[in-house]
Parts: sequence; C-alpha cells; structure tokens
Amino acid sequence: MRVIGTAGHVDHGKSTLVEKLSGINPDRLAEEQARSMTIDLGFAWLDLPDGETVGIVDVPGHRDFIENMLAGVGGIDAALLVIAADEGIMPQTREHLAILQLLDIKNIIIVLTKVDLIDDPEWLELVELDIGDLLSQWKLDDLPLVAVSAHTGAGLDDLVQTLQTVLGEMPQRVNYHQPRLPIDRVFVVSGFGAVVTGTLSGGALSVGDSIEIQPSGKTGRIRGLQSYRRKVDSVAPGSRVAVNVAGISSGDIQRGDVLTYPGQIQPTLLADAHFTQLSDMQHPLAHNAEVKIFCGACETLANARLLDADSLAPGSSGWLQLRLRHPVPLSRGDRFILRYPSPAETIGGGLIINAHPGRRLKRFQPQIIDELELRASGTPGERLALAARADAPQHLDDLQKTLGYGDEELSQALDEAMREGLIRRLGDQRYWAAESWQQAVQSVATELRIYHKQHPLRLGMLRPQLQSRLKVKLSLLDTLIENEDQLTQESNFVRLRDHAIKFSPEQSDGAGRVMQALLADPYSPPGIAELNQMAGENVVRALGDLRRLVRVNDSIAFAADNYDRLVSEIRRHIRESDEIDAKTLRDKFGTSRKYAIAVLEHLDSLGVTQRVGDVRKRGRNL
Ligand SMILES: Nc1nc2c(ncn2[C@@H]2O[C@H](COP(=O)(O)OP(=O)(O)OP(=O)(O)O)[C@@H](O)[C@H]2O)c(=O)[nH]1
Ligand SMILES: [Mg+2]
Repeated sequence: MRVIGTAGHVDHGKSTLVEKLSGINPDRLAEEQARSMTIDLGFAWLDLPDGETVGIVDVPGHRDFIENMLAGVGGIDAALLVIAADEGIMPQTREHLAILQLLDIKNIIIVLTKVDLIDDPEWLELVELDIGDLLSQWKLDDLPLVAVSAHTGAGLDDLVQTLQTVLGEMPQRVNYHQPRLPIDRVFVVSGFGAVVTGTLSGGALSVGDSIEIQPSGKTGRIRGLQSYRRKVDSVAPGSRVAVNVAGISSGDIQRGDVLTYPGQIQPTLLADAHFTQLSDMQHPLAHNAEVKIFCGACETLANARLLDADSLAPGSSGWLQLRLRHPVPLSRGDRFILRYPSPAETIGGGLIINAHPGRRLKRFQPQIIDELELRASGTPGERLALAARADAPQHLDDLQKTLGYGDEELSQALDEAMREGLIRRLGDQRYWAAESWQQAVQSVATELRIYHKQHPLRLGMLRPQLQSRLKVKLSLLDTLIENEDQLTQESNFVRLRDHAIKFSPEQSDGAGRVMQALLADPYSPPGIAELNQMAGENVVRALGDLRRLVRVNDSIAFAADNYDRLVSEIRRHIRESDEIDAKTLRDKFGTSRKYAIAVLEHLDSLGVTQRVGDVRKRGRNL
C-alpha cells in the first residue's frame, strides 16, 4: 500500500493532474472551486496497471498555505513535483523540493506539465536545463522526468508507468504493530460520530481496536474503517484511511493529533534533534530562536536551543534541543520542518533523535554531543544500551517505548546488546546499561573502601546506613551486592570481599583475654564494661561483628558457642514443654536470674520466644 503526494508552485497544474489521473477532483471546498486554487489538502486515489491502489494527497502550492502542505506530505512514499512548462521553476518549486528533501522523501518524479502550451522546443529545453540545475544542487541528478499535458492527456500513460516502476522498487512497508495515524482531517458523519483521516504508518488498524488520541490522551474504539471509500475491517500501514471513532467527540480531536494504540506514544515538551538549515537562508539561526515545528500533521511553537553552536549558518547542520510550547506526540526518527512564525519562512528540517530527553541539556558539552551522535547513528543494540543508562534498571517495555522499536527490532537489539556486554539483565524484564551498572558498583565500592579505612575493626557497613549514604533503593543495593563479586554481605554488614578485620598483636592479645574471660564463666560471664577494659571497646565490638561473641543487651555478652547452646536448649525446652521460665533456665545453666532474664528478653525481641505472664511461650520465629 502506497500514498503519494503532489508538490509544486501555485497554479502549475497539480490538482488538474490529480483529477486527470484519478477521476477525483481533490479541490473539495467551495472556496477552492470558486477561486480555482487549492487551499487545504485534497485526497484521491488511483489504480495502477498492476492493480495496486495508490492514495494521493494533493497539496496547495500557494505560499500562504504552505503549512497545510506540510500537514499532508508527512507520511507519503513518493512525490510528483509538478512544474508548469510555461513558467518553469518558481519559488515554491524550490521550497517544496527543499521540504521533500528535509523530510527525506527520496522518491520524486518531476512532472513537466502544460506542455501543450509550448510550441518552441528550445524553450522546453531551457526549462529542462533549469530543472537540471536545481536538481544537481540537491544531488538529485537521476530523478525521472516525464513531460505531460493534463489537457491533451499526452504523457500520462508514461507518468503512470514511471510511478509504478518507482513504487515497485521501494522496499515494502514494515508492520511494526505500532499503528500511528497523524490526523489531517476531522469531521462528523451524522449517526456515526467522529471520523478522522490520515496516512497510516507503523502498523495496521482493525475495527474494534482500542485507540488513543494524543496529546489529549482520550481513549476510544474503532467503530468503522474506510480506505479509498471502501468499507474495510482492517487497513495496512501505508494507506490513506478514514477512522470512525467511538467514545471520543469530534470536538476533542483536531488536525495534528495522532491516533495510536493506548500507551504507545507519549506527548513531549522537549526533544533532542539533528537539524540542517537550508542553504539559501539569509541569516544564521540564533540560539533560542522562536520557531514553528511541523511534524506529522501537527505544528506548534517552540524555541530552538543550539547545543553545539552560538548560531547556525545557512547550509550547516547542528544539534538542537527543541522546547515546545505545547505537548506534541513525537517519536525518535520523526522528520520535522522548522519555520519562522513571522515573517513566515522555512528554515530547515531534521530528525528527532530523542523525543523524551527528560532534562534540559547543557550546551557545549562534548559528552552530550557524543551521546546524541550515538543515539542518531549507533546500532540498535548500542541505542538500547544508551536508553538503559539510568539511575536504576529499566523495564523492557519502557525501553521499547523510548526507542520506538517494533518487537522484532527490540529482540535483535537485546540479543546484540547482551552479546556485546552492553547491558545487564537484572531480574524479570529489567535491564541496565553495563556502564550504569559499573558506575553504581563503583560508588558502593568507594563508599565501603572509605568506611573500611576509617573503621578497620568493623566488619562492614550496616546495610541501612550504606543505603542512606548512597540514596539508592534497598532492592537495588541488594541486587548490586548479589550480582557483584567484589561486594558481599554478612548478617547486616556489607563489605568489600577482600576486607577483613585485622588485629594488631596488642589487640589480638586483648581479644584472647576477652574470649578467655567469657569461656571461664560460660553462663555468668563478666559484663561488657569489664570486657571493654580488658581489650578496648573497638576490639570487643569487632569480636561481635565477627560473631565470636553475641551481645544480648548493652551490658551482657556471651561467647558465641555458649550463646548458641543457650538458645538451642530454650528452643528444645519450649518444643517439649510448651514453655520455659527464668527459674528453669537459671537452674539448667547454673546461672543467676539476671542472666536468664537478659537472654529471654533478647529472644523475645527476636521473636524466638514470647512473654506470656511469667513464662515464655513459642515466638513466631521459633
Ligand atoms: N493548458 C494547460 N492548462 C493546464 C494544465 N494543467 C492545468 N492547467 C490549468 O492551470 C490552472 C491551474 O491548475 P491547478 O490544477 O488548479 O493548479 P494547482 O497546481 O493545483 O494550483 P494550486 O493547488 O492552487 O497550487 C488551471 O486553470 C488549469 O486548467 C495543462 O496540462 N495544460
Ligand atoms: Mg491545486
């Protein structure tokens, strides 16, 4: 399925040619017929000799209506650049050709029309020479040229044949299952409600599909579809289509809106773009200049921030960040045109590289320009990795949305990025750029290295403390520790794997004394204050981190083995007798009430036991 458009100077015979080819007068407005001039877009279609139906968008040539022209040429596959033989190249011949180039519409047929008006073959030759000059300025020397007359019919068969050849050589439209219909017309059919028309790209639409209109976000359903005035159940991308929408009133839709599947495209107020200015402009483009952007069928005011230049000379290219006055649904890869609002003038055009940069970019930053270049020209996998550069792993669905990849392209990009080690998979459907991963690991490691240096006798940093220092989510911190070899976690301490508590000979002696004291009187050991005096507070705390001793409260600690024996005996006793009290515990271990109570209160706090009156019963963590 294909859609073509006309282009060319006012009165050069575009609409007449369309009517002659299709039998449909594209000038449908009364005013157009009265003034015999096209004002707004006209639509027709034509059956090629090979049976394919080709949609036609007929545009106005008058300079006052060029913005209507821009709303129509967005989605076309090929253009007929119509040049009247009696006038030759005129200003909008040049401007329309420039716009086609900026929109990357490569397939153009030059239609030299009204040849019936020319008797002098030398004049025709002159006009053709002029055309040759214009085309070579654009390096388009190989474009086909067909001479016709819409009045006598001369050359029309040749034109249709050329069109069929040109379209036949184009690759088939890809169905990305992401239909996108830039709306160029909205009207009401009584009894049916709102109908919108446009040139469909990206995917097919079917009756019954749920749809969304952007930027309003209003949702509805497709009640009916027509393509070339025939009722159909579904339409393929690359056709003109009229969609009867249920659930949205026509007053809530306007030209420039986009119809898509729900959630597929988000409107944006900021877009990064590569831009080329036309070489015949009089002045350079200034930083922050107010411009009008045209993309798809939409237009809005914007400011063009120049990211890598103070001003952009005619004919040169650069990186822009567009700040849009109103939200517009843009995607990566969209072509756009910029014009000055007044006096109205086409400045140039370019390509949207990132439709959701999410932040104002700093100017003159080599790193930012590098990133934009990679986004523009990187392989699918490289671009995926770039999109996955973020504060946290990204869900695959979000990455797909950012990139505008179809399912197949996405899975290829994913394969490539994984194979090349550009991204890491973290949990279900979450991916993170290898670079972001490395940065996060680095920041954890640096934090820990500093901590270990300052606290050589601590086993590591407490997990919540580390989390609040780094300001990351706990789940992300856990993912990092789990997946990264150089990080490890013991009980609640996070540390570098190669960190260990190292005692000086003196500290080591102190530690020996502490452990000896704890073992000498296993169940009525000296208090912590006394232990601190023997070896220093640092060493006693380190023994705790190493779990050679276990503190049950601020003043009592046991050697770890003895503590374990106490706990397992309490567990066993409760399992057998359903409960235990302080007196029983005291007698079993030949200790005093003070120690027995301290141990039980400690186990209460861990949920191993649960105090009921004077006894302990089974706790939830027994
Ligand atoms: N002699 C002759 N006149 C033609 C031919 N094609 C168009 N015309 C006349 O040229 C005039 C303009 O034709 P249109 O088809 O309206 O021109 P257009 O390019 O659509 O004009 P806009 O849409 O306003 O830009 C009309 O009076 C046509 O009858 C042709 O092949 N030969
Ligand atoms: Mg016309």
